[in-house]
Amino acid sequence: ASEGGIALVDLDEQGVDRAFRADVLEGLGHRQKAIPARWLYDDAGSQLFEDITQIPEYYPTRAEAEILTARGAEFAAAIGKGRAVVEFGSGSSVKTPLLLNAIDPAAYVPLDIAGDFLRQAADELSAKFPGLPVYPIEADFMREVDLPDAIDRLPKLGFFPGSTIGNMVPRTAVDLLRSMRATLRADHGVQPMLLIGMDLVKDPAVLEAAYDDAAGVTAEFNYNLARRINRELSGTIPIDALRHEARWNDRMARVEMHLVATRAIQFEISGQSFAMAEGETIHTENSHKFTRRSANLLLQAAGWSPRKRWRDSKKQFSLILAEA
Ligand code: AVI
Repeated sequence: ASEGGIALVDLDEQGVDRAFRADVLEGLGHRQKAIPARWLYDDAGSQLFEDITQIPEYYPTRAEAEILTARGAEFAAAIGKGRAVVEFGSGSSVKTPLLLNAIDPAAYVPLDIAGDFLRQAADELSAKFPGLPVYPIEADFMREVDLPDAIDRLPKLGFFPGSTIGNMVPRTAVDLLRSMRATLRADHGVQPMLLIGMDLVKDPAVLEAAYDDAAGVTAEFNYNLARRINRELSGTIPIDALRHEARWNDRMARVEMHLVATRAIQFEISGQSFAMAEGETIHTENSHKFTRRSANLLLQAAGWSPRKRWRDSKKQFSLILAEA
């Protein structure tokens, strides 16, 4: 189950409980204990992630915003005006205005699985861009999505910022990029484009600091998963016996988050017993980092041809424009 990483599925509340329990019980049964990263994002976890984007060590959000702000004219030239922008996993859509200002689109379609969040963000965006038709769609973007008829004839630009693609193992990432291509399809001969944020391989010290900040916000984000298990799955995990760790896995080119047992512990979850030896870990997230080549390969594996790449002034983060 951990292989899927952040992959989203469409679930009602009961389904969420069941899927959460199943993923946790299965993941803790493996030799390397692991829980899929998507369970980090309950309300508290989503708020903690918003906080992470503001901390000094976490550069990706600022770097990507810098590119979107500084390179507006280049985006407009490469993408052209009048496309329908389809944002995958729009969430609170904070980066969207920067892109929309630059490319003057004909419509905006935010896709997200969290309906309330989605509609609120869509309303805020409509207020900022009064003439722009906005069609929010509550959907799981891991699968092909039916776009509104109203944008049928418009050429599409997919927008997937934040390097969320990095939270997936390559196989899942390629599946997602393929289903994005299916969702966006060609319209009257105009190929869809995709603008995607991909974080870059860099000095491991910089990466590890970004995922283990001095204020301990990322640690809280990680502990929140254990708290959520205790709360929602009748768990007895002793949180005080866990330490947050961010490690650079060079072989896999990813930062991994782990919860490390600082002493031998035993606990129960939904009536099942588990034990961890001192130093044993639960693997809770992957955040893959890319080189120009590995980014291009991933896109090409899913049928996207990379056309242009932009980086921030410190060359920490990239936005890539690809064409189907
Ligand atoms: C959402 N995602 C792109 C973040 C990342 O950088 O991989 C999640 C995150 N985990 C710890 N800090 C941030």
